[in-house]
Amino acid sequence: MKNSEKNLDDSKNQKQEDLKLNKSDGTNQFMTTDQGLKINNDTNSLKAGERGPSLLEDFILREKITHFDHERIPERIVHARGSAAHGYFQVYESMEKYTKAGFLQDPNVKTPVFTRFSTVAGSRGSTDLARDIRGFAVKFYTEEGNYDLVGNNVPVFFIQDAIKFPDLIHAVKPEPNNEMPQAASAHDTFWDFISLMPESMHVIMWVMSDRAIPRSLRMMEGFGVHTFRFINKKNESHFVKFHWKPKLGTHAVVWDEAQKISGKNSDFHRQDLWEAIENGNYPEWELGVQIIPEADEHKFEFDLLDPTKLIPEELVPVTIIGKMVLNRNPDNFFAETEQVAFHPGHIVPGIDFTNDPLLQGRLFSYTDTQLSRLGSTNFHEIPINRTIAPMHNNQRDGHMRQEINIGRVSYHPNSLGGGCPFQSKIDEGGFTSFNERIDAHKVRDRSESFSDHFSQATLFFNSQAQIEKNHIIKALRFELGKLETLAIKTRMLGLLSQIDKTLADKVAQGLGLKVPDTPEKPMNHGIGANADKQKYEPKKVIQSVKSSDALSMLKNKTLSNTIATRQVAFLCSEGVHQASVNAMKTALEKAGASAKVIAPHLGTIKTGEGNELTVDQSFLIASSVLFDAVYIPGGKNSGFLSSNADAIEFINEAFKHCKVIGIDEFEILNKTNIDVKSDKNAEQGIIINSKTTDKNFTNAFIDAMGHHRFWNREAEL
Ligand code: HDD
Repeated sequence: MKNSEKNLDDSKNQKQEDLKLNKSDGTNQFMTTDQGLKINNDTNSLKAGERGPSLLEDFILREKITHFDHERIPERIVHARGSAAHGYFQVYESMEKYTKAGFLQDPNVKTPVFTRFSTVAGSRGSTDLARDIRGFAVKFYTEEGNYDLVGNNVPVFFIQDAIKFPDLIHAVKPEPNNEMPQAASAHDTFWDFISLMPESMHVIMWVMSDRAIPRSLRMMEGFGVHTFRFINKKNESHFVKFHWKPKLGTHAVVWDEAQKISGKNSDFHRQDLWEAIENGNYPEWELGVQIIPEADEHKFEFDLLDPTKLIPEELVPVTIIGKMVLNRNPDNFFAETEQVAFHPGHIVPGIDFTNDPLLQGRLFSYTDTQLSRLGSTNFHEIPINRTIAPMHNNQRDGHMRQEINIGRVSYHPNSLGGGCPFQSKIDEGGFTSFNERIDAHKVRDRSESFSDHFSQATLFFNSQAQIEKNHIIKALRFELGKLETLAIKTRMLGLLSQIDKTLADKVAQGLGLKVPDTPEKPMNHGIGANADKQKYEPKKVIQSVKSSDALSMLKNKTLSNTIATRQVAFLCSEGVHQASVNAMKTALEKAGASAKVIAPHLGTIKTGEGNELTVDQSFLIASSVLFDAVYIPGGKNSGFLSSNADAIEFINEAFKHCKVIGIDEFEILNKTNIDVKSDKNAEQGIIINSKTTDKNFTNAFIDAMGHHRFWNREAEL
């Protein structure tokens, strides 16, 4: 039995119960055709003679090949590559004051969830480590129907109006003439579009930050992005922004590492999520909300309806209201992860939309896309999408209909069916939209309150620690450095100079260019032909919050420094001191981390004490970029490894990526880029046993790992 199954009492999880109806297990069963006919020979097709042609009559061959030929469905137009898991959500205390949503009332109720993480731009088979936003979509199977919170790991979006979404995606996807590059934004069409869309400047800061290269799907925040509404029983509305805060903290890898991981293990995130759950290390997030009274709608320097803006936590704190635990891997990737259909329009009473024009467009797009992806309006009947709430209506028929509706009535009103199914009153749980007053002209236009495209980009940049700023600059140098068209680079430098002069200068320096003295005036392309151009010119509005620690991964003190589930490589060879291996392994495991023995070959190696030590991975398979820290135990080990080029490269790479390196005997370091004589080693996360003043070497190593990376090794820009 899998760990993820052992620890989960499925009988209490209504969705798992529901899915059981469709599960199939061939153990101890005969093989049959789709029609249930027992198959006697699945190895040879029917032929006219042993060496003769195959016969058209062979219905078994035809059925098998036909099914195979149609196994693939179109991949998602965006967010094609994803990984998902089952779990539950539990509210800490009733949210009755703000919302009547049933799943947010009772702390004793565990609502089943299915959560899918994804990259945006790449195809289904692309790498996990692309520099990209990550999708963070949660389907809550509530007793009042499915509620989908379809968010991302950054709180703002590229565009303000859904009508630009196809343009954005066409620009970022591989270029249409040669289908290059895969899962990457570093190409001309993306930056051409961005350089003409100043409203994207805020999210560009996020995407160029290390948030776009997470260490793990379990170590990233999630955001609902749009402002939504909570509606309580008295029909009062509050605006709400949703946040997911990971229990393990928010962490990233470095860009050089990300690119190498893509080569070494392009399933790095998928595997990490899968293994964590299999090992019983269930990932957890807390759900936070920022709640704004209806009366405060116009109180801010930005428009709550503008999806390129966040609400600084200094203005509206995030209140933690519950937790999500993912504790079960899917049984079948296609049936669950691929066929799950999310939709921001799947809501429950107590939650409602706002007029955010991006959200409004999304409300159309998600059902529409399932029709081509899943092929039918009956996609809600697919087990993973099926609600656990009772479902009855007069929708009928269509491709692949599963439900067998009985009776002669499929219309409302009716008398022949006794008027069933009934409509519900509000106090019976019937959904009604919030009765917002709308009194307006029909216009194809945008509010002037959406015109500030730079202030929050500046706020984000200003809020970063210096090292984070450097990483943004380097990311922009990389991305823009790959462009062929000079005019796009220059336009981008002009826009960056509106965010921060030093940022623009530093990026320009890396590109061997100069920031233009008079940048091309950024135009707001959202305006109609007859609009008052002055009114729509992008502007900077003075912000009351100048810097927000919550926006920085390094400054954010609420994010955890635990080393739980971190992976440490033990570089070993013949003669390794077993007592050191054991002591460090025990200490790491106590702290929730795990150790892997890496050696020149698989099988076992003989320790200094004469025992056999089992090897987990050979140097051929392992790579420093797949680990969080490195330990080189003592004994004859150090000597042997000193002449092993793979071991030296392993240590050098860990050093370059600012990871903690622990070592019993420092001789081997003389062969690496590490300066053994430096008195800065300890403060730079190089923990040398024979040199450490701390009596307890293992503790010193584990403490250092709590810092995750030692950025003080990185050169100034
Ligand atoms: Fe979207 C998928 C998140 C804007 C149209 N989107 C999709 C997924 C996520 C998001 C996480 C993957 C769901 C899954 O795992 O199956 N999308 C967002 C966020 C947005 C956003 C946070 C802005 C705040 N999306 C957006 C717009 C449109 C779409 C403006 C179209 C007008 N998104 C889609 C889609 C997808 C999708 C084409 C592709 C596959 C799917 O829906 O089921 O309909």
